[in-house]
Amino acid sequence: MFGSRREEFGEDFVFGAATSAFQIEGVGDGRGSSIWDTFAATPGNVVDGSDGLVACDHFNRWPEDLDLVRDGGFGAYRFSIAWPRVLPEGKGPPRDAGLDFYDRLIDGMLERGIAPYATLYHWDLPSALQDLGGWQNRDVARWFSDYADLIGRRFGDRLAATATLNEPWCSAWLSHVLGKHAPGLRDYRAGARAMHHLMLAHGNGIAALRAAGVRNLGIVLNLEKCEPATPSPEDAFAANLWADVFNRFYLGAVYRGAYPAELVQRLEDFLPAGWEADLPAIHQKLDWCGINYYTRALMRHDPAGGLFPTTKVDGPLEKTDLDWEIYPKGLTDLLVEVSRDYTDLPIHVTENGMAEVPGIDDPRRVRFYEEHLRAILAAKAAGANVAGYFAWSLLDNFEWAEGYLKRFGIVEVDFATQKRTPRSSYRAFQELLRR
Ligand code: IFM
Repeated sequence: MFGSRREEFGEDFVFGAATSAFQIEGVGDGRGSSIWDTFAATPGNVVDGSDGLVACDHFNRWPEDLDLVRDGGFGAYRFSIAWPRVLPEGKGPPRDAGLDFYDRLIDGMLERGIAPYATLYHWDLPSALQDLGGWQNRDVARWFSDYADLIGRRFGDRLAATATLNEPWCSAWLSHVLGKHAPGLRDYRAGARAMHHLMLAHGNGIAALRAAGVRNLGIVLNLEKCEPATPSPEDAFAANLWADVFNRFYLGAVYRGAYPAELVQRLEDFLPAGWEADLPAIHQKLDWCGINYYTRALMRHDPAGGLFPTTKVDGPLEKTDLDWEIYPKGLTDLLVEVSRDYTDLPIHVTENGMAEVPGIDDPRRVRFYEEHLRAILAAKAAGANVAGYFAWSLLDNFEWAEGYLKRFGIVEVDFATQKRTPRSSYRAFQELLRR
């Protein structure tokens, strides 16, 4: 199974498994529409034409799923709250049945000795707010902080850790510039506004959570190790620019209260007027740092790229079923860089895992986890303050634009019967974490 031993990580090191609401819950007893409901309903946006209406039916099957977390030996479970389940219109009166569901879920974790790690926003913006401009509308920062206040007051005393946003790069660039995720726009102005308003929502959300007495607050950023495809200065420039777009915009905002100068120059015409004045509100004191890591970005200069003359190339390394290069060293490097250049807060690797072809025996995934766990030990040895690791994902689930075709679960889900079957990778964690 895994070659590493639990003791190597230190007694306080947290091991968890992660999921998100839209990807697993299904509609259950009702929720408001989100941008992912309408995006998935539009033909061509999700490769297999699927949606999140049933997903893993976690809304009904959560006790079994939490048993899997506990029996896997995990001490923590990272989940997200569906904004439209608790506030169907995104603002205004909350839906009691929605709040009751998260009461049951959080209490279910505590009863099983699992620490609840909550994320407030994992991409399911209420459609009613998208009708008002969504992340392009500055008011979204206020709607988000009101939502954070509601969650903080209701659940805050039972949460071990809370993150405002999951992977704002995806909510901004992938969704408003590349058009691949909801709401599917391809527009720099929309993207730049979404980037800034997401950051402002984070800052306001943290302030609201603190005011509600919630402890242990953070944000989850997805980082890619950006490397040049060749030793040419042009490719070095391309890799550097992509690191600004993907990593440094968010790291800079959250941990330094500043956006990277080169990127701001390119986006100047598209950012909302007066954005600089918001930086102090964005730059809130945090308690931990969440990093999701999957792969590297190998970048080449691309003169046809216009404002962003940089393009990703197909790398030579072994790849996952999503064609992402497997590159554990990138995780070590990023953890060391973040600890050295941005923050000395404890870092939680809040997601890491791989898409793999279906099957219960998943030796490549076992190896993937083993190599990334080693990468964490290497980062710790190099001085990075790494305090936790969460496998993505507990379950096979709705992999966004890839639908149900790409499988990340350490537990297989048969979507016809909803049967859960632990894979070898789950067994490997179980053995590592056995007390
Ligand atoms: O499934 C996603 C998750 O929702 C966010 N991080 C990346 C995962 C794999 O693509």
